[in-house]
Amino acid sequence: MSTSPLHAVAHLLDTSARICVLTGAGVSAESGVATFRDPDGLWARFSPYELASMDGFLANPDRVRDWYNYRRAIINSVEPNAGHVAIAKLEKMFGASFTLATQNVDRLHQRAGSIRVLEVHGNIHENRCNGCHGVRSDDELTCPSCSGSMRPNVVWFGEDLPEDVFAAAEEAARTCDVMLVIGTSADVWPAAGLPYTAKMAGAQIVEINPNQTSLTPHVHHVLSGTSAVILPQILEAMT
Ligand code: BV8
Repeated sequence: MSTSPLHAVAHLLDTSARICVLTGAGVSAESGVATFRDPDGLWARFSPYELASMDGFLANPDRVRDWYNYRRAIINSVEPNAGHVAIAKLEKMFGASFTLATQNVDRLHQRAGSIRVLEVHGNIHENRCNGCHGVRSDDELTCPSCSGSMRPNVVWFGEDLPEDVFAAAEEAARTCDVMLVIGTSADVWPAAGLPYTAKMAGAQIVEINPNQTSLTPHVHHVLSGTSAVILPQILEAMT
């Protein structure tokens, strides 16, 4: 009897020791949070360089702050979906041998129960000082410590990723047996390089996405569908 691609992935997880998961905006789509590059995504309506770059912020800080507050309100009004919950369950099953690296800044993984989350692009619920890099959870516009201007604590285009966080994600990619790449267009570097790092180190790469991406030709297993549907099915098929 031939095994379905989904059952083959479930078997892969059953027989693997170290699991790494990389998520993108697609994991939050079924919660009602817009992705970036889908036809109805944020970049179809807003300019990434005006709203997700330092130049854009310096040119019009109020416009950028308003956009992030608009996104914060949406994120605070939604709930994690079954895909987030399934990923949190995988962490409980694999314990310290499980690593979740996310490009998402919405913290829906944490709200679904994920404990150790490597946020390679930051956290939308905090602000960071442009001067002293101090992080605050309130909505102060000026840093009380150094009077620098506060901006969302996310990684913008042209900005380095948090070094220790990305180093941990790279280490997990180098040492895992399987990497699940879920809900990402795999177009934004250097996070998009993590699946290639894992593959070069000998891991099996699984892509879970309703669409093809630039990564699709390079993976070992493709599960075409949405994460809130597919991930619970994988857990159901695991022994
Ligand atoms: C940097 C702000 C060093 C946070 C974002 C080569 C090497 C290094 C850098 C570069 C390089 N080439 C170009 C660069 C520069 C740039 C880059 O990669 N540009 C791209 C566009 C070509 N990278 C950077 O600038 C990075 N910094 O490299 O620093 C440096 C320093 C100085 C000068 C040069 C380099 C910083 C990147 C972070 C940018 N920040 N946003 C925020 O506001 O949220 S971008 C944005 O893209 C988000 O961060 C997001 O996390 C990220 C990735 O997007 P995805 O999560 O994949 O979402 P997307 O919409 O694209 O795709 C969704 C997918 O889900 C789709 O495939 C869809 O089919 C699927 N889907 C939809 N529904 C579902 C689903 N899947 C499952 N279930 C569903 N229901």
